[in-house]
Amino acid sequence: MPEIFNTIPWPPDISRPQGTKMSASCPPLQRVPSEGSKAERLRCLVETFTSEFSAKPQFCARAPGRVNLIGEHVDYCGYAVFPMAIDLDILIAVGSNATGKLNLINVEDSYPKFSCEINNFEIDKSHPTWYNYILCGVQGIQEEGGRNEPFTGLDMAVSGNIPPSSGLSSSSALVCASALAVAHSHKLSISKEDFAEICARCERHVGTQGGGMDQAISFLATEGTARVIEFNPLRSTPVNLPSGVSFVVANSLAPMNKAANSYYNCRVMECRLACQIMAKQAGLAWKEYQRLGQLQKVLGKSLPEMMTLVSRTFESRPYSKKEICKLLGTSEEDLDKTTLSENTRSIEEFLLHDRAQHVFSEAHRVWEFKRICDEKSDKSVEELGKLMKESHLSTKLLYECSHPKLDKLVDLSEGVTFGARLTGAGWGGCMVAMVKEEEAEEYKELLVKEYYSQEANTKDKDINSVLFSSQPSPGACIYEF
Ligand code: ADP
Ligand code: NG1
Repeated sequence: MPEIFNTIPWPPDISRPQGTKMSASCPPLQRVPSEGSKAERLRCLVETFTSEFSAKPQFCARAPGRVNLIGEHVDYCGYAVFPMAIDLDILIAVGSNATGKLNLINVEDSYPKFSCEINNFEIDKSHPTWYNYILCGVQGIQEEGGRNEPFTGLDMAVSGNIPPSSGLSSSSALVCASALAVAHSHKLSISKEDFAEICARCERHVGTQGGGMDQAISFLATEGTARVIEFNPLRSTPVNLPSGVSFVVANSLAPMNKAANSYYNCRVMECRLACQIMAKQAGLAWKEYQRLGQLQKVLGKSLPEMMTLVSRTFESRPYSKKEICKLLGTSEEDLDKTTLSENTRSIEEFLLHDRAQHVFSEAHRVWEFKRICDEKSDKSVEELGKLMKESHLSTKLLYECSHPKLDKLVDLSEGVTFGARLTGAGWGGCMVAMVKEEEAEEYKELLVKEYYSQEANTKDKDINSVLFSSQPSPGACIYEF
């Protein structure tokens, strides 16, 4: 067993408090803020909308990005995650039109204008450019929003400040804001939970097989608390973070677009294959098993027992597709159809042992993190930091989704923070570190000196947009004009 597991307390207890199913409330209607940077962005957005569409927008939909504090690459296996929403967001100003068209513009010129019939379009899975995420939101509400008539045409102007492809969920914020915009335009009353589930499903139209964390926190977030989010069924519990600490987000500036390659889906499939092989060996109807969490429940085993089962079932080496088919007693054509996603069918080898070990150990760390936050002992922050460090090692060594630049940021954080780890999908993107509140500025200065001053692509960037402290922010809302 890899060394990092020696630091996981044994036996971990998987019995844990049940999350609270939130009351079925809809995203709130809010007044436009009168001052501050959000007010300024909204003012520019309204101006852009008005000059493009020659009319004022009727309202603005807002959906935030998020930083995941712990629980990486476990949501699609059915395990709980621990994110908080951030202040960075997607804003969409919306007005209806009588042409039946969906007209999209963006305040940034790098995202070109787009127009299509609102009731007849196709989402491009092979090259999902920006407007495809908006189309996902529209399609999600068309399929599941509860309206049977065709949609009215809409004009939309988008403004976003979440760094794209950086693990802070810009894509999901775009999908969520779009779904909220379309639903509000058509007076559909949809609860936050339903929005979260609809958006998790509809974002998969761009091809990525995400688990639902990003859409859930974007709708369910509450100011001042992080949340433990559980799936199947969706549940969310607020958790108070320890006082006196800051969570600093540092962008490695190595971008990773999930939909543009198969890295992300490959991991989803590796977990699914590990799950199906273990299900088959337990005499279960393996095709019915998609998630490791689903299998754990049926086997009635604890997380450490699942880790033992993984070590008994698999070796820590790649398995060829042929070998996997032999273990499952099926053909490659059948595996392509029943298990693999479109962009993972040509992959020849899959790692099973290490991926599944990461998932079970990380799932455990999420509940440990919550327990420590709830207990509020003198040692809490050190213990939380230790879990963050273990999580990073596991994503780096077992899940192989880190990046040399992320590792450099994490290494620079060693000894000057309580703990640091990659956040989001990885392969680039952001790191999150937990640091003493009064030392946050000094820590950021250290990263500027030791990291950003040496990064060529930092030059044209505002440092506050790549390195910032974050507080738990509220979830999606409608701004009424
Ligand atoms: P993330 O981890 O941020 O969700 P993804 O690679 O999944 O990263 O999604 C990033 C994509 O989302 C971008 O390539 C772009 O198409 C879209 N996107 C993000 N922010 C914006 C924005 N402000 N305006 C338009 N599209 C955006
Ligand atoms: P990012 O790429 O950070 O937005 C992705 C997935 C999440 C989750 C994390 C890894 C989507 C939309 N998001 O997040 O569901 O699996 O990776 O923990 O696919």
